[in-house]
Amino acid sequence: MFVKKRRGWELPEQDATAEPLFFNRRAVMAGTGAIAGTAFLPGLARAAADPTASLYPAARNSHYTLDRPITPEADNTNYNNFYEFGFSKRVASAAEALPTHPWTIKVDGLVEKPFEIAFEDLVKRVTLEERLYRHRCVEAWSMAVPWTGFPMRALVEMAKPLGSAKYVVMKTFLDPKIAPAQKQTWYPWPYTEGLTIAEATNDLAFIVTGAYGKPLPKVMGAPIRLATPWKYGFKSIKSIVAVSFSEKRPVSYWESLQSSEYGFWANVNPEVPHPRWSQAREEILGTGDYRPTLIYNGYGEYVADLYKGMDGEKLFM
Ligand SMILES: Nc1nc2c(c(=O)[nH]1)N[C@H]1C(S)=C(S)[C@@H](COP(=O)(O)O)O[C@H]1N2
Ligand SMILES: [Mo]
Repeated sequence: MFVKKRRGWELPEQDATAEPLFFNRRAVMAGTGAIAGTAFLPGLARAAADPTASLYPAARNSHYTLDRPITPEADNTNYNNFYEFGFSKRVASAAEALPTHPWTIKVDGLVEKPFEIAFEDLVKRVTLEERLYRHRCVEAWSMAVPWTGFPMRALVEMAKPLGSAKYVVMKTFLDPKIAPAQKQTWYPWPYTEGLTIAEATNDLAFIVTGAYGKPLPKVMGAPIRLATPWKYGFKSIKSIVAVSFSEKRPVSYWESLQSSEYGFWANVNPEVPHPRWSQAREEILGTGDYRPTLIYNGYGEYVADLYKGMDGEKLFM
């Protein structure tokens, strides 16, 4: 997700598919030093008991199956994109600074009646379930995660959008005192993402509150994030504080940084390369193995119909 132009010495031309991986390796090397410096991850040690912990593990919904092993939790939480806490993949200890209880979510825009709801109250109004989903980052790596959460449709129904609403717009918290990268004011903070209402109410769209049978680790976007597994990972916004309904298509964080590379739809398609690398295959996180990438990340049976007749749209970037 680096928007700077690649310099000639950084990567041999013939290896262009590996560009994001190249950047990532460099970031991991830098991050390793930082972790060693903090020694015992004091934030983890001091973490207060999570008031929603008793809701886990939730029953698995056996409808959603994987074609590959679950990514081990340690591989997942040591390789993350959470740019609010820095541009390396080693942000787990930095993310521990995020206070996630109490946490309030504001619901507004084109709804019958705007409201705010405490995260703890929200999870009590839904039934949590576990789903095994693949996740395909636009940087050409992927993982398989046991998420816990509830269908996004339940949140949309709670919000009671007006007939004029066409999009759901979500925002991440904004607090530069907690998230150091948010001091960089030339970035379009807070992180913003959006879906059409049809996408948000599709069976697959999942609001995530936990993973690996526990409340969500902070680095994965606690206490509440999105999972849209047929889209590139940047659509799956973390640590959501606002859900707004709008007539106007929102411009997301990455789209406003580099619209030629990151669009609104961002549906996975191996045949449409990113302007700087191929999307034909993906590195399976933690294994060093590669697999061919699938159209809609393998979820076409659920979502392909959403895009019928949208020929003028850039559906795959
Ligand atoms: N607020 C916020 N949400 C975010 C991001 C981010 O930097 N900030 N990164 C996105 C990207 S690019 C990916 S691949 C996934 C990564 O989720 P993970 O760290 O749980 O693997 O989160 C997405 N959601
Ligand atoms: Mo990503």
